[in-house]
Amino acid sequence: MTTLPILYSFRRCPFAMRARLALYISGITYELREVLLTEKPDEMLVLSSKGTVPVLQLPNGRVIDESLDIMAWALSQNDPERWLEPDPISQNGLINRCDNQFKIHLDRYKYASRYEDCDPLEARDLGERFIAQLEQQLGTGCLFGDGPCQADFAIAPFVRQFALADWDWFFATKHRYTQRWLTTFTNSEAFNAVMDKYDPWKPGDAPIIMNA
Ligand SMILES: N[C@@H](CCC(=O)N[C@@H](CS)C(=O)NCC(=O)O)C(=O)O
Repeated sequence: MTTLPILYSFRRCPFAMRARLALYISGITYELREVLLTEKPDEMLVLSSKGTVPVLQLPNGRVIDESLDIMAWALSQNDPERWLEPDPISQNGLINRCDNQFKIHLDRYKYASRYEDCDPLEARDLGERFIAQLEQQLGTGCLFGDGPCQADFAIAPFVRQFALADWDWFFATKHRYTQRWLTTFTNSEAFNAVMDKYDPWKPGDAPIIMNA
């Protein structure tokens, strides 16, 4: 039994970022355990054998090992910025397109050498189709209106990775609204609050308490 929720996380993982963002915005106090993907702690693997981050262990023993489920749990506790207000079916539809389609092209673009016969520029073109969809929605400032919601914070970490692969190219495209949206995200208090660097956790370390 723990007294606070414990999050196993990897700083640069976009799935873990969205979980940390939701925990931050909901104001939930939790213990952060930074993980190396090459050296996952047994304590995490015992909770979730699939070996992906993020993993959240609740004080009642429940384990949540999918990033969207962690977001949903955090926002069900407290949703002060009304991230859940825009239509959930539309939000989830766009997030699923990000996770199930865009992420595949993003990986093939960014890590082309890991795949056989992979043309990174072809992958970039395919990924850009998703950016074009975002661009159509971002005329209002955010994906579902003029204020950010769950979809903005769930998707922006992946668009950031896409842009980071070639920042100059991304900011030279015609996707002006998406560029502005990404810049707003990377400058946001929430994003910067969840990107501090920590050493990988090991048993016996003093706990790192977030949102204390
Ligand atoms: N569907 C999972 C995906 C999580 C995921 O794939 N995380 C990556 C890091 S970005 C991971 O842990 N990969 C395992 C590894 O690289 O060993 C979620 O949404 O939480």
